[in-house]
Amino acid sequence: MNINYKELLINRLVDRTAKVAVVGLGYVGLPLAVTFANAGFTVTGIDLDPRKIDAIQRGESYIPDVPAETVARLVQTGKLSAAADFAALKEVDAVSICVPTPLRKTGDPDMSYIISATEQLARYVHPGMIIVLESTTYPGTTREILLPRLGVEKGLTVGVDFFLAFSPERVDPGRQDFTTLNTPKVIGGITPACSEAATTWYSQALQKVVPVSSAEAAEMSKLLENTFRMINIGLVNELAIMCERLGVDVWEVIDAAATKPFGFMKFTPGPGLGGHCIPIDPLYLSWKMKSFQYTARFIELASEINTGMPRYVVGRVMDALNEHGKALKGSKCLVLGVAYKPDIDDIRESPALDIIGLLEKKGAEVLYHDPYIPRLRTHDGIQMSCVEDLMNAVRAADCVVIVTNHRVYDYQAIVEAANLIFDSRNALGAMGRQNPKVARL
Ligand code: SAJ
Repeated sequence: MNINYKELLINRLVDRTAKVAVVGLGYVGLPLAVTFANAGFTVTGIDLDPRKIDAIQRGESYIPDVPAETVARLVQTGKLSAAADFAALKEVDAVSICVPTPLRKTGDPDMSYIISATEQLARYVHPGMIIVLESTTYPGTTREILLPRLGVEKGLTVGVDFFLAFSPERVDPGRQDFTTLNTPKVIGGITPACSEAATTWYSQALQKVVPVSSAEAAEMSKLLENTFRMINIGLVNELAIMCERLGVDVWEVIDAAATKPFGFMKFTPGPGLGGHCIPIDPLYLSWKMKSFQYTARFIELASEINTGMPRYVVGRVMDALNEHGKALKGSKCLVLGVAYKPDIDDIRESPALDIIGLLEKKGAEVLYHDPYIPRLRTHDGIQMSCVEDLMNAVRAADCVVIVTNHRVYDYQAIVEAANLIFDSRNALGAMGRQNPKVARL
């Protein structure tokens, strides 16, 4: 008797008897696990980090977007549990994979986390199971990396016995307005049956699911989202360089252009591109295109401009000190804000690390302050601690370099106390215009 595993799975997803697992409990996986559990599924979170497992089992949360009381409630009611061992997948019917996809030092994608999770999962694939990859990656990953490792040994056919799809994560840590629950979710399957099963699953828990025709379309849509940002940031960074040559205020130009009510989206120049998404995801696409003998010129050019911004900022600091009769060499520079973007505590890929290294290489004595980052390790492996007395450090600095414009700073007090400021974020606004002791990007 032929069992229709798609129907069997869909029925179990709709009546919540399907057991769910989320592999990788970071800023994407834990909110997703909680969202599925809140929708009535019994969810097992799997992660290699025992501290995450212990925290969840204790009803605690290590992700600011996930309240501890939510974790505690779901654990107490048996809706959420956590395990370090993939054997927990034995009874599971629906698995989301949310593991990291970093770049290697060579700039090539590091697929080791995806491959390792897939190979572990392959031991537990059974008829009527669905697997959805969420990790940002190059188009073709789901079909080329996951599919050959899943179901083959057990003679299972994708789209008939088990189901496989891709659904890009769209989590912006710290955001309150858009959450895992209410952010539209793109989903594309290896086969139409895979798309149908994955769409049914996610529709049980998320407010809006956007099915597309294939896993590749879903993979590519995510890369478009983040490449769009990276290229437009590169555009305004180059605009800042051009405006400086022209003697035009780039911030005024962008604000003026942003008054256009249609056909324009505001981006602002800065000291470079940080974070674990925007500077990295587009390089997955340009890397993949090399295997098609195609050069993704926009991505490469924007990446070149963005990665050149730290050096450009240091050059501008040198010019500003020079205007005040000082050499960068031997001067005291205070870097203000080192997180990769304002009001968060994440320093991954932050351009501040490049700027600190470049200032030091040119002989400056560098200190930093950031209320969210108590300590940091520079690219040269040097451990630095946040200065204790901010205003004292501002007064003592030959140049204050505003790299990340956290809202908590009292910029008026900083302008009054500083000898010289280079503002790479227009943090000072009007206070920075026509001010002899302020230079701006
Ligand atoms: N940046 C600029 N100028 C801009 C915008 C950003 O220099 O106009 C810099 C930031 O300072 C930062 C980097 O670019 O160093 C990335 O900033 P981001 O605002 O893109 O923030 P991210 O990296 O946290 O991007 C996330 C992304 N979310 C996901 O990938 C799921 C992105 O898709 C979101 O659009 C973005 O948050 C957001 O809108 O906040």
